[in-house]
Amino acid sequence: MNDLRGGWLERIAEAADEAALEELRVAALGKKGEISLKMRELGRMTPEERQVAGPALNALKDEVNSALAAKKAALGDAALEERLRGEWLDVTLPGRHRRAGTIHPVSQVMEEVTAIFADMGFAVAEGPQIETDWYNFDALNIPGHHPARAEMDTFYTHRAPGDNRPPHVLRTHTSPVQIRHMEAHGAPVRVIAPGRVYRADYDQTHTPMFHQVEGLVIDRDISMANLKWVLEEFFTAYFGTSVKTRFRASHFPFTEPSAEVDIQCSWEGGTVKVGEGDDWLEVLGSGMVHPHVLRSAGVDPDDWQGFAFGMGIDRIAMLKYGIPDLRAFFDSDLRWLRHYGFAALEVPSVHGGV
Ligand code: 2U9
Repeated sequence: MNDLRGGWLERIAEAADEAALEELRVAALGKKGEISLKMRELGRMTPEERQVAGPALNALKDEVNSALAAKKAALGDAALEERLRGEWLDVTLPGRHRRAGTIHPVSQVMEEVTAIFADMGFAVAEGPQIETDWYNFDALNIPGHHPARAEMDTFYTHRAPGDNRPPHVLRTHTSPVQIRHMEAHGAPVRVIAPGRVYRADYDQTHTPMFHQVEGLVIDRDISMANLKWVLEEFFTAYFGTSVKTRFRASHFPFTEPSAEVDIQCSWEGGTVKVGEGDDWLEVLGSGMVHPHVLRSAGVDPDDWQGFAFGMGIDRIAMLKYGIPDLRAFFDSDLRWLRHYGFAALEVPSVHGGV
């Protein structure tokens, strides 16, 4: 009996894993296990023999069961230890840096410009980017034969074969928005029309898509003096310093008289600074709205008059943030923008790179 006991306890102590332990349990205590067979032999013993062997076998069975349970628990603990060692985690490691995204500088400038004009009582008008010939050209006093049409290098859409109506155009300015606004609401008017416009042009100062903000004020006695005040107020607010303006006579089909407006600047060390110096920089076009244009939009030029202006958002963004190449705004290569302080434009990296 002692050999039996020692043998089983030793094998249990040496079991390498739970599977080996289970094999031992079956071999000792299973139906045909060694200890079970021995217990079955009790029936063939004399009562005296059974009185000695019975309790001894029962005690052995209990002891082997306890040893199996203890070994099973020990193997479980060891397995857990092993797993914890393998999955070790350094909770003191610094977190992975992620840059927050921000809005694009052009959108940012659009918002700034809109907020400044909103302070002066302008509402914001919007309209389609794909326009009819009428709204983009004719209503703005640019008839089919007018040279300004060719100058605008417009993108045209295709018509189906046999459809002879004029093709739609990608709007070349946001002026059609204001024609639509006057048609819908009549005079008086005080709106700006910011948005995307398109021209077939691509070089250091032109991209095929760019952004404009135009302004329109129509009332009974609006004059160029009002235009001058509004623009100077705008530039001072936008550049954060008082900015002198210079009006030069010009020509646009949709305004008469027309003026190009320059702002005061200095050129030092190849960079332009606005609001100081003796140089001038052209930033926008403007004028008194042509009577033909008012009439096209259903506003009677005998009762109403007003001014309009238009400027490139990308251009005034470049001036404020000192960006020399317009293409920097639209290139997929963001190094330029990072260089000009728009670091947060980077797409947050899924690899956690910095
Ligand atoms: C209506 C009537 C007149 C808007 C105007 C300009 C002059 C102008 C350019 C500036 C730089 C376009 O982005 S740019 O290339 N714009 O010179 N725009 S007057 O005149 C209007 C607008 C709407 C109904």
